[in-house]
Amino acid sequence: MPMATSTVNSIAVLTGAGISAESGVPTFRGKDGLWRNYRAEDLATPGAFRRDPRLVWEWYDWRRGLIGACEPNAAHHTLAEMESHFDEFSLITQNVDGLHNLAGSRAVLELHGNIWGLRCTAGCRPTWEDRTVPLATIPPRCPSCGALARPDVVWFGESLPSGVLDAAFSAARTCEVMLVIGTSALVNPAASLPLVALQRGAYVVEFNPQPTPLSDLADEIVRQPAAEALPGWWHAWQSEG
Ligand code: BV8
Ligand code: ZN
Repeated sequence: MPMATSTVNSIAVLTGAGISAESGVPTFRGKDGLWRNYRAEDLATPGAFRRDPRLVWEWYDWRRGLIGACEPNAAHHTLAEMESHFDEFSLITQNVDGLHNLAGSRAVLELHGNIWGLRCTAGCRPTWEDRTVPLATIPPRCPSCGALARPDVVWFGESLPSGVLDAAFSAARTCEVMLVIGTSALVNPAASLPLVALQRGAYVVEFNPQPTPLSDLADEIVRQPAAEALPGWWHAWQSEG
């Protein structure tokens, strides 16, 4: 357990696909992560979209259908509850499923965007949300200029939104405790956030049923599914005062 909650001002949380697994959202690299024999790294790229926007949109439409039927789980709700217990609470997520917002977390730093957002590929207008499942037309087009629309997510080889990324690194540098929940810690720059926190002397806890490249460096490891373990872990930490 970290130092007493009453002495912690700043805490950061980094989540990955694993925190949504118990809500029924498939992870990327898990056994159910593969889709029609493609890998996320082959579909979530600008090249794949240029070559076959319909296939990429079919993948997103399939995921939107899945995610649309999923509810936040006890881990998402616990993080939403924890927020008001600390002066500085930063929730940084690699997920695009929006389940943290649905659970009531505020000011979520979405490093990789949001699967419900669409962007005009001609850049004629700001991002818009469209939650219809399935999409009316595939691939969807910009309602203003008719150009192809793309999902408002960060693909491999694309830079992350600078404001969000700066805020995430600032949280990693200043937090006294970082919880790393449900990530394989393979995708950068997100995977470097716990390393920055460790370098600054933060107490880092990994919640993951499997070992990851972070496991040997973390101060504490909870080798259980997040929705099962996080509520009890949080209440045990709180009861220490
Ligand atoms: C960038 C959005 C600068 C889309 C995603 C070569 C060429 C080009 C780039 C690179 C390269 N080599 C390296 C790079 C950088 C690359 C990268 O890191 N690649 C990796 C694969 C090696 N990164 C990028 O390209 C990033 N941009 O670097 O910009 C740049 C610019 C130009 C050129 C070079 C660099 C952009 C990365 C963002 C990509 N977009 N998603 C979409 O979602 O459709 S990433 C995708 O992976 C998801 O966001 C996902 O969140 C993320 C990370 O995966 P995880 O969340 O960790 O999920 P995963 O399935 O892997 O693991 C789940 C874990 O949960 C497991 O450990 C499992 O054990 C655990 N688990 C399971 N059940 C539970 C559980 N845990 C708890 N409870 C449970 N119940
Ligand atoms: Zn447009």
